[in-house]
This record gives sequence, C-alpha cells and structure tokens, in this order.
Amino acid sequence: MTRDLFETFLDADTSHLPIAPGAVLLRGFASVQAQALMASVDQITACAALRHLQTPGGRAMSVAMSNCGSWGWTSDARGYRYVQQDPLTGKAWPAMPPAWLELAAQAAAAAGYPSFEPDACLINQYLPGAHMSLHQDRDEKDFAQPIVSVSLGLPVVFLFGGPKRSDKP
Ligand SMILES: O=C(O)CCC(=O)C(=O)O
Repeated sequence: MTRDLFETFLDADTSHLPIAPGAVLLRGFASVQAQALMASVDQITACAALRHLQTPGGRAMSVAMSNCGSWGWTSDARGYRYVQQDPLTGKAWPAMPPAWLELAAQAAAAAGYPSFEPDACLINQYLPGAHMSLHQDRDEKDFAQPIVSVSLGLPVVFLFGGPKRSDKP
C-alpha cells in the first residue's frame, strides 16, 4: 500500500479524522477509559475545586474550571495566564494522573505529534447552558506542542475555527 493510499484509507475511517492542517479528530479514542477518567476528575476537583473564573473584563465564565499538572490556566482582572499554584488555595495543582499523561501522549502520537509530554491540563466542566465562545489559545510558550482535548459526557456542539479570526468556523 502506498503512503497516499494509506492516508486515504485513514481519512475514510471516522475514528481518525483530519479536520484542518495539524488537527485530527480521534472519535472514541478515550471511551474505554471514560469512567476511570471521570473518577480522576472527581479526585482532582476535590483538591482543586471547579470554579467560575473572571474574565479580564470582570465577567464570570459560564464554564467551571480546574487544573492538574505543573501549570494551570487561570484568568482574573490581571489577565489570562498559566500559574503553578492554585489561586484559591495557594497550593500546587494536583499532579496529572499517569493514565492521563499516557492518553495524551498516545493521542498526540496518533495525530502526528510524537513524544508529547504535557505539563498542564485544564479541566472544563460544561453544565447544560454553559458555553465557550470561539477563541484562540495564545497563552502557551511553545506553539510547536499539540493541545490534546478529551471530551467526556453529554453530546455537545464544538466550533472549530481556522488560523485567522476571519476564517469561517
Ligand atoms: O473544552 C474544550 O474542549 C475546549 C476548551 C477550550 O477551547 C479552552 O479551554 O481553551
């Protein structure tokens, strides 16, 4: 099988769906581990509570957030940034569970990013009615690294934009 033919074969398989240059949708990639992942979410958020962060403009986000790993994303009147201590407790964020590191590395590799070692994991809880508007992530230091996003729970609509704000989602 030539590489081109192999890629066409992969594209036809909806469990590995390239959706834009550098971006791949891996449907069902985490489904076997979903329950264990949710149990870990509960353990992490028992230490670093889910909270509705304030935007720099002073509005409460509808999505509740927490973090694990060496760095956690936060937002307040001072802006968006990564911090090593949970601003609610002053303590380090909970460690990222080894199974999450492995899942992220495997998903990244499946999408063409070998040897990924995440140092931050943002946990977003979307209760019915919560939403996040289209945005670009720009607070990271190394844009060569992938972002692995794992979605668990109820079906939800995701908007996926392009490199430019003017690109049609
Ligand atoms: O929850 C998601 O998968 C999207 C989250 C997102 O865009 C973000 O946290 O910046």
